[in-house]
Order: sequence, then C-alpha cells, then structure tokens
Amino acid sequence: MGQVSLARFLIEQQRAGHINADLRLLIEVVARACKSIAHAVSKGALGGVLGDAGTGNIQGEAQKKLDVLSNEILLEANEWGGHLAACASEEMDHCQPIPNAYPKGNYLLLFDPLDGSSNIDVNISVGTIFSVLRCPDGVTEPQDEHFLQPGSTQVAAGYTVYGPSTMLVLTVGTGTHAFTLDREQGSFVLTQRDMRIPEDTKEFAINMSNQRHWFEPMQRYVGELLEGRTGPRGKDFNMRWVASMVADVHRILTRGGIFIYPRDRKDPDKPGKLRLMYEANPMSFVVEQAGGAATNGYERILDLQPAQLHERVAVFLGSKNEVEVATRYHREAGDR
Ligand code: P6P
Repeated sequence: MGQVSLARFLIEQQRAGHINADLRLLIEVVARACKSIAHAVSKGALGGVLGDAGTGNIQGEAQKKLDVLSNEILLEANEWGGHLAACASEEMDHCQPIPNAYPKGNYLLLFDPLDGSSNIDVNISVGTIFSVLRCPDGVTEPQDEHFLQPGSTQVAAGYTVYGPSTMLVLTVGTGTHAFTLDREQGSFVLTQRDMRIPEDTKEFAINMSNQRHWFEPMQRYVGELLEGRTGPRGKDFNMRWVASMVADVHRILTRGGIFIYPRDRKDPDKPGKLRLMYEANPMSFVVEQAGGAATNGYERILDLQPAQLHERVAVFLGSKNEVEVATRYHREAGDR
C-alpha cells in the first residue's frame, strides 16, 4: 500500500466513525498552519524572525518574533477554518470567538503556538501544541469559562515538532500516530501508526538546576535515580533535558522515559510551571493513547478540573511504570 497522507488518514478515521467532517477539517487547518510555521522556523536568521518581539505574554514572559508570528498564523488559519467556535492561545489573555463559525462552531481550539521558543535563537527544536474540545451545546459566543473542561473531554490533541524533520503527532482517541512532513510534496505522511511508550525506562528528563527547591518526595525520588544500580532502584539511569517540552515528549514517545516538571519551593503557591490547558492536557492525551501515563504527582492530569484558562500544573509523564513510582513517592509524602 502506498504512502498514507494525513488527509487520507483522517478520512479513514471519519469513515470508521471516530471523527466527523468538521473535526477532520479543523485538524487539516491546524496541520496547514503548522506547515507555514515550519517554513518560517526553518528560515532561521534568513527569515528576519529571530529574536525578541519586544512584547510579553500573559505569563509575563518575553515573546519571540516567531511566537507572535506563529500565533497569527494559527489565528488566521482558523478564521476560515469554519468549524471553530473559538480558540485560545497561550499567547493571548482571553479566548477569541470566531465570528464566521456561528452557529456551526462545534469546537474550541487551544494552542501553544511555539512552545520552547527560548530555544529558537539557538537552533534547538521547538514545537506547536494543540488541543481540541467540544463547544458546549447552545453556546454561540464562547467565553473563557467554556474552555474549562477536564483533559479527558478532549476530542483531539497533538503537537508538531520543528526539528531535523518536521513531525506532527496526533491522537483523536484511537491511538497516537506520527506524520513526517514531505517538503517536496508539502504534505504530512504517516510514518508511525500506533506509537507505544515502553512501560519501563532508564532515562529521566528534569531541570536539575532546580534541585535545591524541590520538596522532599522529589529529593528522594531523583536521589534514588542518581544512585543508579548501587541504590534501591538497582539500575543506572541516563538524563536528558532539552527544555523544549515538545522535543522531550517526542523522545519519550519514541524510546520511553519520564518527563518531570514538579512544583517546588521557589513559589510554593504555584502548582507548577507548565500550563494545564496548552501543554499538560494535550501531551497527557497523546502519551496515554500511546500506553503511557501522566499525573501531577498525585492524580491523573486528564481528570483535573481546570479553574482558570492559564492555570499551571506539575507534570510527571511518560513510561507508565516509572510515572507510577514517582507518583507513589508524592502520594506517600502527602505534601499537597
Ligand atoms: P525550564 C518552555 O518554556 C517550557 O514551557 C517547556 O517547553 C519546557 O519543558 C520548560 O518550559 C522548560 O523550563 O525551567 O527548564 O526553562
């Protein structure tokens, strides 16, 4: 059988009854926007889009020119996506209703247009993360609160990693599948159907420079990883930290591992650094559909009820058995 394009894969999913035509169109629109972002990112310094934009996002973080450009590409793409009721971006303070969608608007789209963008100026992989929710029945002018649905209600999620190759990884609830951008044809081609994360691992991903700020369960858990075969875990571990969640998660989807961004004492009232709606929920859906697990150190991320559009959360995700070990340390400690 010849190559399966993303378009053909989505038609397969629609014929099987897993998605409808509106959701198929929405995913194709997002994929097309990611192709445009890939083109802009690949130009690097030649595109005149590196460096800071001189603006800040709602998190108070400096925006890169490519953050702003990627956000504009995704917003514009969904203006004529036609089946969106509204979209929300990590780069925008509030959600943005899509005027031409009423009353067809069936879906809410959330995205982090360029995650890990602090790496863009040093030519390290970055990515776009997206999440699709249903628009609640009868809502024709969605507001922020209509986006506040648990991650378990997502109907689609995924990311595009702009690396040595550009890859789009997608789930619509029927497994996690990887597509590689064929630049000659300008289309995403299915290169891995049904990705599976190994249940055990010898590789962890964390920013060790925060160690002195961790609560006791983290100190104990990571301390035992570092003891290697001489310690209670009985095996040596390797460490990787790209500081671009899309790149770290893609590695874990491909060969296993555990990604950790815990809450810590630096800001004890903040539950974590990563955004629940734009990073943790979509990545947790992708990881679980590949046989992995994702918790906030205590409970399943996809079960969390969001209270705010831009709320943050601690993240432990990846190889199922390792995530269970790390989560058990926190539950036993009980330090909520
Ligand atoms: P740190 C990027 O800013 C990001 O949101 C994720 O992509 C990444 O995993 C994390 O933050 C990196 O955080 O503190 O190591 O720079």
